[in-house]
Formats: sequence, C-alpha cells, structure tokens
Amino acid sequence: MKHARATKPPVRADAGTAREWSPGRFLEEFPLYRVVDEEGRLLEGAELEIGEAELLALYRWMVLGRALDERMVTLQRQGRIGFYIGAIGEEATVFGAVAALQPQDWIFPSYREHGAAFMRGLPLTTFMANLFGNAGDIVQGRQMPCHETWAPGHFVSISSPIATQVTQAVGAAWAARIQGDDMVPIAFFGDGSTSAHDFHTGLNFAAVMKVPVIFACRNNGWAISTPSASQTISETMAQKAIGYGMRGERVDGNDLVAVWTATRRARQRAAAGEGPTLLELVTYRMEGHSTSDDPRAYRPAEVVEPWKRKDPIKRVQKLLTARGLLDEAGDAALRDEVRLQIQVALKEAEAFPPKAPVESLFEDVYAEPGWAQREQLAELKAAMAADPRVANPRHIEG
Ligand SMILES: Cc1ncc(C[n+]2csc(CCOP(=O)(O)OP(=O)(O)O)c2C)c(N)n1
Ligand SMILES: [Mg+2]
Repeated sequence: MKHARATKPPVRADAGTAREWSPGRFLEEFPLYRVVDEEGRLLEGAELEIGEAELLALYRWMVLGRALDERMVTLQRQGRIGFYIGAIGEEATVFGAVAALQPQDWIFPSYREHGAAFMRGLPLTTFMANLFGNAGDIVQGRQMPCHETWAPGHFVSISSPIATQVTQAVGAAWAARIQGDDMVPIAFFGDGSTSAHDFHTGLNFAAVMKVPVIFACRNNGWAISTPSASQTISETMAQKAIGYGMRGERVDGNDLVAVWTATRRARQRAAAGEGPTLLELVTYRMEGHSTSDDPRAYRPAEVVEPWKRKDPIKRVQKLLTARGLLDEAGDAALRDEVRLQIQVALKEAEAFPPKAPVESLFEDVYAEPGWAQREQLAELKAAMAADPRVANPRHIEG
C-alpha cells in the first residue's frame, strides 16, 4: 500500500511575529507580587495570611541575621576570621521562604542562607566554630569557612560552585515523589546562577518529571561585579519558567510577607502534584559580594541609595508597629537580646581548641575506616610519638 505523501505544515504569513517581543512585555506579564508597601502598610485588597506571632518571630530572626552579618564582617576586618559572606538587605528572601516550608522539607542553600540553618536549629556557636575552623566545627575545618552544614535541620552543606544545588534539590524531590514522602525541597540560588548549565538541567528535568520542588532565585542585582542586566537580557528571571513549562512568579524579595505567601503557595501546589515553581525574589545586595570583595571598584555608592528605603527589616518593623505588636522599647529590648546572644555565642566559639585533633584526618572518609586509613593513622601516631611537633607542622623548621 502506498503511503500518502507527507504534506508540509502550512506556514502562517505572520509566523514569527505572533508572540513578538516588545520592551516591557514580560514586566507586565510578571508583575511584582507585593503584600506590604515600603511604609509597612498592607496593599489595597491584600490580606495578611501569616499569623502575627509568626511575623514577630520572623522579625527577630531578621534582626539577628543582620546583626550577625555586621558583627562577622567586623571580625574578619579584625583578622579574627578569614572570610565571611552575608545577606545584608536580602533577609526577607531567606527567612520568609524557609518559614513557609514544612520541617521535613530539605533546604539546598547557595551560600548566603545561614539564617535558614539557624531557623532549623543550627546553634550560633557551631556556626561560628566553622568560621574559625576550630575543634568545635562539625566539619573539622575541612570546608571553606562560612560553609556550614546542618543535617539535623535538613539543611544541606553549603558548597560554592554555583547552581549545583539546583539539580541536587530536583533529585531529592524526585526521590521523595517516588517514595511517596510529603517533602518539598527548596533550592536557593542567585541571578548569576541562572547562566550556569545546572539551572537549565534542573529546571528542565523538574518540569518534565513534574517533581515537587521550589526554585528560589534571589535576584539581588549582582553576580560579584556583573550586574544582572549584563547577565541576561531577559526582563525578568521569572519569565524563564515559560520556556521550561512551569509556573514562574516575580515577588518583591524585600517584602517578607510576600515571600512567605508566594513560597507557601508554591509548596501547596508542589505537594498537590502540580509540579515546580520558579520564584524570582527581587532584592538587592547592599554590601560587597563577600569580605574578599570591594564593590567601590565597580559600583557607585548612589545606586545603593534607593534600596535603603526598601530595607526589608524596616518594613516589617513598621508593619508590626502599626499593628500594635512592637513599640520602641520592645524593639530596643529585642535588639539588645540579639546582640547578647551573638556575644555569648562568639565567646563560646572562640573557647574551642584552635583545631580538630590531627588524627581526625582519617575520620569520615568511609563510615568505618578501611585498612588504608587504619595503617596511615598508625603511621601518624608513631611519628607523633617520636616527635610531638608532627601534630603541629607549622612549627617544624627547615
Ligand atoms: C560554577 C561556578 N562558577 C563560577 C563561580 C565563581 N562565583 C562565585 S559567586 C559568583 C556569582 C554568583 O552570583 P549570583 O548567582 O547572582 O549569587 P549572589 O552572589 O548574588 O548571591 C560566581 C560567578 C563559582 N563559585 N562556581
Ligand atoms: Mg546575585
């Protein structure tokens, strides 16, 4: 039997123009979702879905996050720690998103989300011990400083290679779905990370397999010295979701309540089998990339000015004050309490021996040390017995 000849699909005369790009189109398609304005007022028609007690608790977390970042930068400038990377101005993206999750949800952080680990129970002292890389550090000085891990709170170890956590979160979500677990992981990453291949791999796979995961892109305007306008010519990060076939939303990342509400909805959809969401949390990196960076080399101070008025902490402070949940004296007491908490933790962290015992080098390679580790440990012990300076190689001369 003869097959009918394939006919070419008709070509539309206006092909290529039907969805033509026009400036501002995606800004309209992805309006910035906000609940509270810069003066701490609820936007018209908006509802406060978050409870007042939780709002107050989150305010305290944000104040703690800011005070800690400031203190740790000072510590680095004093030469007491080698490196720090904080989230000044981006607090709402972290605390708002994590508060909207369930405790069983795994967090796949980038490198600014220390606050997420604290909310999940990482003691401040343990965090600081990692900054010192001393004996109190749970990874025993083997990670970069400021790269904490907290498995008890379902917080995956921070790792510097950008966007790798996107695919890892997708894998965890896929496994949870196969096992029938109610677990929706969140992957945090920056605007710069959307240019890395793991972003594409992760989002494509998640959409195709409809896995329950939340992608939280903290668009803070910068990838070290590269402004987001040079990173991509997309008007928004949220619109990238269209290409993958998933829901994308642009959220005011300096509005704690908006971040919380959008993340909660994304979680509900994921848990209901509706697949992943890409949240673009629009915020601003108020300080340098890390203590190794000086933004004065590439960014005029004036560009930061407008963002000072959008401070996420001040906004919640105003909202709480307007609702009678916070007054000046209460705020001052809360700030004193936070300062003291940091001071006490710092004292405890500095009191640990300066480094983990040298024998610990052979731990954590395998669950149980193999023959090679046992042999090497015995060799090291013999060498240390012969010359105690072996345990502290810096002091061996020659
Ligand atoms: C795979 C990889 N490439 C490059 C780097 C170097 N690097 C470290 S941070 C960074 C910028 C990331 O910017 P963004 O994703 O916007 O996150 P932000 O620092 O703004 O939170 C780059 C390029 C890296 N860590 N990993
Ligand atoms: Mg960035």
